[in-house]
Amino acid sequence: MQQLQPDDVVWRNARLATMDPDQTAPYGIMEECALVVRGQHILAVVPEAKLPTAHRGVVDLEGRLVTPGLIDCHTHLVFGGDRASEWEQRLNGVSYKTISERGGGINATVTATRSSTPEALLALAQQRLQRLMNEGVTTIEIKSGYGLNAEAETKMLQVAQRLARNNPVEVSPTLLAAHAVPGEYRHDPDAYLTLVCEEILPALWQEGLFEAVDVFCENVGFTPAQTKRLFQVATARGIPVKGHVEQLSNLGGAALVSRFNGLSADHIEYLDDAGVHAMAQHGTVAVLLPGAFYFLQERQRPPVEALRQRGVPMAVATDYNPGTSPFASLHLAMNMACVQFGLTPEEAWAGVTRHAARALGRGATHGQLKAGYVADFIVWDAQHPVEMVYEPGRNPLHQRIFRGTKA
Ligand code: DI6
Ligand code: FE
Repeated sequence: MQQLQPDDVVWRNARLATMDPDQTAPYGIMEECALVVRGQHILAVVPEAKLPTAHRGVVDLEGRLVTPGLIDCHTHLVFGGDRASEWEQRLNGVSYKTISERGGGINATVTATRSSTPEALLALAQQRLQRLMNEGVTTIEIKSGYGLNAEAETKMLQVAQRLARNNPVEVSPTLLAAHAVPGEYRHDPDAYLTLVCEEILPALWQEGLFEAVDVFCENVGFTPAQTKRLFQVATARGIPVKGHVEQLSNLGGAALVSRFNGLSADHIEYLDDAGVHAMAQHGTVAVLLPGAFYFLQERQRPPVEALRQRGVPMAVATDYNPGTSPFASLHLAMNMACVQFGLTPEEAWAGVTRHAARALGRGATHGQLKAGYVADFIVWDAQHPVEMVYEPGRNPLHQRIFRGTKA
């Protein structure tokens, strides 16, 4: 290890679940170790026995567990209104069609989002973000997609930008203007896609409001041909793509994302072997969203065993949104991924750290406790990482460190 400098901080006496795949123990666990932090980065992971004896900046963690900060790589955190009463109506026997005709469903959220002030959207999103941060989330992806016009999509992404400014969390903003066809384009979805490709995407990219482009490729969303057109426009500008694919049916969306070297294919309950193969070939991450699976009472599970065998990295995220996954808890998502999809707790942890980082194009800097990585980490009043997965809601979080700083 290099010589310590006066401002370096040594977080000592810890059990580190490094999530570093180069470590052989499960979870990359290293016992009786210290994290040495210089500025915003991890300088070294050092065994207690090798620590320099005299150094000013030492924090004794008293044997606690330390993990990388959690990464929620798929959320729709910014939106107006809520859909609780719509959900209640559904459970009281009112059909989806009737609810839709009454202006419910995704369009209800679009209407509420369009008519909200940025301040109102910010206040709601801040509360949601707080709940995720309380669980140890240090990086979060936030999608647009409830504006569906230039003005409201801009408003949503500016709110995401303000969240990033007001909080220690790192935000990865995504343009999801192709989330649904807005009412005013109901009879001409291609014209809406043209608007997205030729106006919304270029203008918002110019303003630096997002870092990736997403699409809902589905019978109730956009066709593979429309998805391809959007991806061509994005990748021509060097913008990474990802997709909501194979959620309700198999349209080959995951293979399409992969062919564009996309970051991730998300949902993928209906993914087939060809899709798994394409993802493996292109290194596209599989983002599993068990909250939506649970809330929609889906039956078709994502092909976890095939993904595992092909070595496709699996991430786990909340998909926090008012329609299909109103759960602002990544611990719960980890639990659901194990119970419903058969992930091991260690896979669930990789899914909210190392693999989630990769799904956000941050695999070389985030999601592991390792020299050179960003010093985002959580100190837990827990012995073992399985505890947070086993018992969501207990939340033994002790301390959060964002880029080397307590917050
Ligand atoms: N898939 C979903 O399940 C959500 N969006 C998507 O692309 C639905 C979002 C909503 O109903 O508000
Ligand atoms: Fe989603």
